Amino acid sequence: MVGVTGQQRRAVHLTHWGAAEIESDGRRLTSVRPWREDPAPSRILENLAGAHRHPARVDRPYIRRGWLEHGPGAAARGSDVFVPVSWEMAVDLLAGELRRVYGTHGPDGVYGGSYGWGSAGRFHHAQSQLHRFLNCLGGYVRSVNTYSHGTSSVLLPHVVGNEVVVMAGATAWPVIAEHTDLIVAFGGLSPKNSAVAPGGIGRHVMGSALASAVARGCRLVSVSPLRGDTDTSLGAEWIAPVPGSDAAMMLALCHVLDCDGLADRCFLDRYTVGYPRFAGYLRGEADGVPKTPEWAAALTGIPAERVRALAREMAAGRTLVTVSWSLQRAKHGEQPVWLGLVLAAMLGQIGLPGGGFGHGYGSTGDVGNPRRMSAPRLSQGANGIDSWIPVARIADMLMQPGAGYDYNGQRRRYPDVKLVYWCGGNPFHHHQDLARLREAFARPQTVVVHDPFWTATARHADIVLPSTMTVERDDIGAGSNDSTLFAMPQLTEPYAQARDDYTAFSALAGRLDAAEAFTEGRTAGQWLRHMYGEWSSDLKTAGHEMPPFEQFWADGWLQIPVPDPHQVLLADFRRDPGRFPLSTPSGKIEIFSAAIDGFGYRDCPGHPVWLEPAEWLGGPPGRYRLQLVANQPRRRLHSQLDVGAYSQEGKIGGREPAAMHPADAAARGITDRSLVRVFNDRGSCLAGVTLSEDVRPGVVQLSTGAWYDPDPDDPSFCRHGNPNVLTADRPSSALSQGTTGQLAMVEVEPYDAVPPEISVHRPPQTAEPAPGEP
Ligand code: PGD
Repeated sequence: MVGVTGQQRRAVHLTHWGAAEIESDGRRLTSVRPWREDPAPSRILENLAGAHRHPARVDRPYIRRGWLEHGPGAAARGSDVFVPVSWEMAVDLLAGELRRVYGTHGPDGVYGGSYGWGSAGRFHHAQSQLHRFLNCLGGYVRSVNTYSHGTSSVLLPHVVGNEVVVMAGATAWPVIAEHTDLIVAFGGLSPKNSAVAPGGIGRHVMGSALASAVARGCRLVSVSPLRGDTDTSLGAEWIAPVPGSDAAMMLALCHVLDCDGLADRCFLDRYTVGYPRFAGYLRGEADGVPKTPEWAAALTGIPAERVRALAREMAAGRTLVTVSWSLQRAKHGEQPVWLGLVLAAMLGQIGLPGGGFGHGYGSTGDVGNPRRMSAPRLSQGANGIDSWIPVARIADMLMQPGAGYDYNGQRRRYPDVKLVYWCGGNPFHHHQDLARLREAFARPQTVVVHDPFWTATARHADIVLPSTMTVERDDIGAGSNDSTLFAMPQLTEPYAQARDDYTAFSALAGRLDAAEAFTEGRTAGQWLRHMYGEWSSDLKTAGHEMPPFEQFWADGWLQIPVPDPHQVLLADFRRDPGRFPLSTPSGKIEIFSAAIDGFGYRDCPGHPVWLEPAEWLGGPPGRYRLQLVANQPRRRLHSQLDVGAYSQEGKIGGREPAAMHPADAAARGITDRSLVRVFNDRGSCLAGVTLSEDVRPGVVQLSTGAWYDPDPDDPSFCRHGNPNVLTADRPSSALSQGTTGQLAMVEVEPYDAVPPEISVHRPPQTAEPAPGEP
């Protein structure tokens, strides 16, 4: 599929948001069109060409002036000038610093948790490269769980087994299209989120699967404060509860099933433990409060009659209960996930085609793909230490070394980290309460960042190394649960002095006597062939013949075998729970978990319950009367390629768009497409308002991913519209310590002053090259 004429190049390439047919003149991308085999490509592809040569790329290595002149230390980090240096000098200084920190503090002094999606590509995967490199030096403090589903991935092993069982094992779309009568989707089935998948996505199929289900007569009920969380063309019923109150609505649905004798007692007896205790809670035996639809209505704002009728509709046919990842990115985020599972268990359809429970449909494009066989991978080696933090506790770790905290039944302590190494992630995008994160980033002695772009994280580093983008290097790519493996041939020369992370780490490893361990004597091209060779021989052992590498490279892609294209979640367990027990303590679905109960956490007891969020619309009246929903953006992936054309086209006056209901806007004197200030006690940001009746009254929606552009005098004020200046750095619970970035209380007011200039799409201030440097 690769055609090279002089400098002209043409190939199919993979991104997290889809495959594309790309042409280049060897330097610039001259055409980016969707892969012809993709039935529903994403417009996020339109960001690629413009971002690729944008001045916001990091053009060469830089060292922060204060660090260069005075050595390790944080003074002026985040506001200092950057000094351009040669690769030679950057590698020398960084190798020296790594030698110092490892020598003085050991691997416990180095944080390499470095969360982030990086780019598609199995070899140049930034996290894998960093972890492999640091493992060669003795190891590093790592992070566990994710910002995507960090709360549910701690809960689910207790109550249904490993989260992979639920997500990669989800009932496949074709089965849903054929069998499901009713989908009740808490958090919706978001078309924008299913456009992306970690590692890439070949064919976008959710939309067509849902359209065929609907054409057959399947009904959709979308429970979300935003109508657009389910494709409006599918005719879904929209139920818009107060954000954060889904658990109350679910309890009311359970209450109706219980009261009306609609709960499937045979299923509950055979496949679950703990129902009687939960039913006692539903009926109000313990706290005197029956969880009736009327009780829930006061919390959710949803009429009791609609909830009562919905419970009966759910019991009347084949029903799939789905819960999006966004619902667990909130205080007490375990509860709606656990309750979705319990609701499906009460309906007795778990393990049946098209019925039961799902978590993550519409949260990413690969949930609903049947599980494929493995893909080629790069070994990360072995970490010499076992020190880690739950990923969303990064600021706590940096600010309170040695402090104790609870996590999943353990009492743990934060390590004392001296050097932070980030490669392939953007914490000043993904973390909450950015002003606090900035304080936290002022604690370590040294911060190192590799990134293709001058992200806010790069601007808070001491040493910045410029990485290539995927189109500037050879790789092979497949999404984590996507069945197309793509060749990803290099399409252009690297931008300025950018190098791929492998080359940078190889040079560092060379200075640190770790070259052989890190590279094993292979070039990047040899690694691709090696990884492919190992993988194809494993598949051959399993009875699947893959083409030789050179043929795969010439063809451009191949299909990874999928053992069961019509997989149904937990079908084996349903058939024979004795032979196929779950990996929970009881081997069954745990409606009551003795393990969780034994931890004694007030914010996550032994069975799912209603717990009031820390801040929400239903709370006592206060200064901030609007609920912020800080969800995933439609026009880019997270913060990636925010400088691209499609992302920029959505801005209003250069600021991120914020959607609100016309009534809320009118009450505040706000007009359509005007600039506003969104604020609370933690921070504030500018945004450009769009008015929409598709937003529940009382809610303002501002997506994540506008690059954080702090006012120089007030880092809690973002001039561009990053909602994470507003969100709380507060864990979901002591069980999981997950992020709660989805929801926060805010107020919005017109912004009538002359808007400040946005500076974050330009490089930061730089100095003359260091003496003796070109
Ligand atoms: P990205 O913007 O994808 O965000 O957080 P994440 O940190 O993953 O950052 C990836 C970075 O990697 C980019 O800066 C990109 O330029 C860089 N990169 C790409 N390719 C390469 C490469 O080859 N080498 C190197 N060195 N760098 C590379 C996402 C996180 O945000 C996630 S997953 C979720 S689900 C969370 N969602 C929310 C939310 O819903 N609400 C709020 N408020 N906050 C959230 N934050 C979380």
